[in-house]
Amino acid sequence: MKVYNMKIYRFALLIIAFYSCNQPPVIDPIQDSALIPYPNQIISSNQALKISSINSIIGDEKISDLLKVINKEWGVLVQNIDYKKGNLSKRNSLFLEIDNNINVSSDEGYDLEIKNDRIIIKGSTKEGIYRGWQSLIQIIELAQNSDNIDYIPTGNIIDQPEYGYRGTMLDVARHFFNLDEVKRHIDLVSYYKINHLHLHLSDDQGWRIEIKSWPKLTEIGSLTEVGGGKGGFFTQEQYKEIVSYAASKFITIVPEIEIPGHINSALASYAKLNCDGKLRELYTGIGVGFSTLCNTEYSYQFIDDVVREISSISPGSYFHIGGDESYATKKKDYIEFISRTSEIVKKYNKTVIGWDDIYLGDIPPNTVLQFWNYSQNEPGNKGLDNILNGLKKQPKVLVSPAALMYLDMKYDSLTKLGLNWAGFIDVKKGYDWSIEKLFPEIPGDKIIGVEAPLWTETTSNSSELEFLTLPRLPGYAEIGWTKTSLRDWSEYKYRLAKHSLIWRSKNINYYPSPLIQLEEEKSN
Ligand code: TNX
Repeated sequence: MKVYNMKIYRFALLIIAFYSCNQPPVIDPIQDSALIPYPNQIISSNQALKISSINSIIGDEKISDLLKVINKEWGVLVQNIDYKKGNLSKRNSLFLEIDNNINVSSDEGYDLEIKNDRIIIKGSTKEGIYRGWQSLIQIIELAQNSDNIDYIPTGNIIDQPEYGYRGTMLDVARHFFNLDEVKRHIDLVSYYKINHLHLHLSDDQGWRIEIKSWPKLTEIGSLTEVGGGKGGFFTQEQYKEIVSYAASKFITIVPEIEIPGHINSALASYAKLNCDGKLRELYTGIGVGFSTLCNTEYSYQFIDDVVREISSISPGSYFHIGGDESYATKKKDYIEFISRTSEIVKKYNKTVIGWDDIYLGDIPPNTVLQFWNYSQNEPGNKGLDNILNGLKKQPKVLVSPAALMYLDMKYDSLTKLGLNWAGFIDVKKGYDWSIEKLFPEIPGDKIIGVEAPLWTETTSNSSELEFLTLPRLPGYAEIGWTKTSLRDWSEYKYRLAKHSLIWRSKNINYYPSPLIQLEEEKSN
């Protein structure tokens, strides 16, 4: 009898052990996952999905390219791709579907449902599905840095962005960054659903894109950079590769060529662009406002060729013409440059974007004024005045106030990289404001979105770019995506802290802000 009891006892223990091994652990609900940008609607169903149980990705032939991109981004986890219309009852699969009936109004909107044995992402466009995928991969990677690395919470996220333009700018002119460095940067910013990358392709220190009809721009104008390094440029083929790599992540490249100032690299390449007909020396300092094109037909031919060639390899709708700090140009010449260049851009079917200074020109309706000129160190707000003065010309507005959004501003007085002409920007200051409250004078329906520029006078490699970009960029991405009513610094800082573990695991550099050290201390 005793032996018999022992046997039952052992058997029961075995069953309990077996059963509890197969029980999913209790994990934090999906609302508590540290998604950035935070979604607009999350409903928890309080279970867990074992991520390694997902063994196929299923979607229609029409989205086969997207399935490949997603499978690649997922890495080794999923081997099977099945090109057929999803049978949503199949277990252990990630389903991707175009569905026009989901409850969103933006092309980027999505419906992500995580069940305990499958995942379904729906969007009314491929872009929407991709945004849903980006939320899923964050949930998975956040879990990989938690106590239960193979489980994610179940629930439903229905989400869409507040603004259609959520951008960042990379200055490849002050220092040149090559194809691989730009792709690495695209990976980083894409993680936060950034959808426009503005490339500052020319400045006093360097001309960075091949123009076939003006070959000396790169033969001469690209040869150096700030500090005297060797500079560089993109061939048109390389530029096309950047455009298509970005497009695979639903990021549009916005090319910028600066006129009529910030143009010394061209003035050093073609003598006739100068009023005195003399070539300028290449420039490797960081001063601004000393160079200008001469207001002649030769210069307009130059501008026309450059805009034509770049437009033909830029599928996005915007062309950025610079226009800032043209202190060496006479006002009447400046106005003519902006007005005629705007016409040229229109002729090549693009919409003009320019720094807020261009409000002075004869700009067509819907021209985008990029509000930048706002410094904590100066009284007033010149950029805002420029925007308000320009409003009668029916522009749109892209919000990039330097004192709040410039990624090249130092975090504090101890930061080695970066500048401080607009003030210091720590992580809280970068996040804890809203467009509506701070700039109520700008009509909301004029605002297309936000962009955080990264000027590179002081940065020359990926690690340095990353140091200035993280941890601030996720905050700008959230300002662009998430409704102000759902944003709160005291809660955001905990989410952000968890992302530092992801950056660390991917060898991405970042500034270890005292505001986000919590998670690292916990994991050490
Ligand atoms: C101002 S922002 C500039 C750039 C500099 C930047 C440095 C703008 C339109 N002009 O030329 O690189 O400050 O922060």
